[in-house]
Amino acid sequence: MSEEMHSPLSDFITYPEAEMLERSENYLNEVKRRHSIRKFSNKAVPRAIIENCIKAAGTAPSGANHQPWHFAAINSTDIKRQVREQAEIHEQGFYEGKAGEEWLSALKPLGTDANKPFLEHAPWLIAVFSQKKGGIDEGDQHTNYYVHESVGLATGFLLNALHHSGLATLTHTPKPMQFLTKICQRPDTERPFMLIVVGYPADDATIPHHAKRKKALSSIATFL
Ligand code: IYR
Repeated sequence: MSEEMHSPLSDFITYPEAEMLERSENYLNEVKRRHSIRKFSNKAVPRAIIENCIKAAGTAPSGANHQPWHFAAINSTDIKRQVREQAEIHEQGFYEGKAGEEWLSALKPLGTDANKPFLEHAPWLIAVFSQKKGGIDEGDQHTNYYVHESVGLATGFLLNALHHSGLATLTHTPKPMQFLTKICQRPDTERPFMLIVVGYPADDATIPHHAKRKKALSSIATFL
């Protein structure tokens, strides 16, 4: 590893410990207010905010820094209508049997069903795609590594960036999701990873009690 391939870390900020504690508490309190919602208002959201959030997602770490993701940001009424139409067709099959009894009973406390009006009401849908092949330069066809891990991280960054900007989200995974490739005009080599619904909550938006039950630190962490 030659030195000319690196540059000094110049933008790391060191805070006093008391300030770090306060920052970590503030951050925790901010992310605690992030909830998936399923009723969106149709109030418009400026594209520049969405662009910044996607840029933030693009800073996520990835295997060999290949950044194996693509974000299709949909604002078009016509395309949102197509997404809703297709998603509802597939979701009907899911809820009417394909999901199986165990999965359906796990979803009961969320109160979800095959109707997805939010796919048309929300101002933006962001379809996240993963790329098995690519690389860092446009047109590269190298193998990508840790694709799911990388795209999962970028999607997490995206959700928190949107929340931090003052927007509500829903992670939606219509099953199967392949229809998004065609609607979003993406190549067959990409796989739809997740659909993020973005906007403001409707006045009557709710959070299921079930979604508020977060595991305690003692059950999600061990300190060795
Ligand atoms: N894709 C369906 C079902 C669904 C599945 C899981 I796992 C959820 O956490 C929520 C919903 C739907 O969106 O309704």
